[in-house]
Amino acid sequence: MKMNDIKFIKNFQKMTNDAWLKGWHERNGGNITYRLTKEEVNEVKDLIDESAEYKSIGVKVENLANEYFLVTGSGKFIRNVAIDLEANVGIVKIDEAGENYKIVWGLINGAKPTSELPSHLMSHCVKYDQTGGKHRIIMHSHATNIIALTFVLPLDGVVFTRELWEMATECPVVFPSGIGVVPWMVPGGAQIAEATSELMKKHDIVIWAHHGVFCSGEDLDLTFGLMDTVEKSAEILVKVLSMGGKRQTISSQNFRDLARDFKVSISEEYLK
Ligand code: 2HA
Ligand code: ZN
Repeated sequence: MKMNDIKFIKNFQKMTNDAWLKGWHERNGGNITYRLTKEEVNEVKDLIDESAEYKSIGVKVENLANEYFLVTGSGKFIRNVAIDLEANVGIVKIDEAGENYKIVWGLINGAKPTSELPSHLMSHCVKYDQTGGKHRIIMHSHATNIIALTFVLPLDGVVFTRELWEMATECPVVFPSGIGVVPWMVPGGAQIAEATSELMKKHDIVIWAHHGVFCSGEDLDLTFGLMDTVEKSAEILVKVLSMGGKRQTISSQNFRDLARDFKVSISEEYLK
């Protein structure tokens, strides 16, 4: 069995190609990480090489000790993942202390994991505890319309949540826990990772002002679907604002009725 024939790898390649076609990943923009299941680790065990040296992650993720992640590469283009796997992605293992990683497969020719590894792993760390290990994906995209809105709306998660919920009836059902917003920060380090993971305690979607967005989810389809839903909603809002703004919309009571019938719990903080 070759790596390219394994199901979760094929799914990952499809997802990265779909995300490229959506226009969310110009050049080397965006990055995706996936925590392998025990079965998947078993599936790849004859293909990996554990002899590499550990390197510092830059943040501590104790609860992810000994976990394996499929990660996109630093400076690599998401559009190339589907055509050249080992040059553009790799599998990394986290050490016993949750402080270091080593490349056990892929990322050939000296390539490194995504520059946003600290934000990804700290978000995985929060979601691992919060969902009892159900969430496995963190996806960071440069979704055009979400970024555009960060120049116009106040950088307030309550405002973003309410505005984007109003743009499509299914939004409160797809992201009932709302959206967090990180103000502009230098990407790639421990500070933005800390800010992002703090908001991940409450939300599955965290926007980085004037940069992009992070989504967390259980599997590739659900995480891609979440990104697609929130970005589509942002696209509708951009169109509505371009047409002079809302003339009518969904009311707070409409949202309460929707939440009751769809059996989702949504916070009153968004329904003022
Ligand atoms: O270039 O998206 O945030 C990769 C990135 C950095
Ligand atoms: Zn980015």
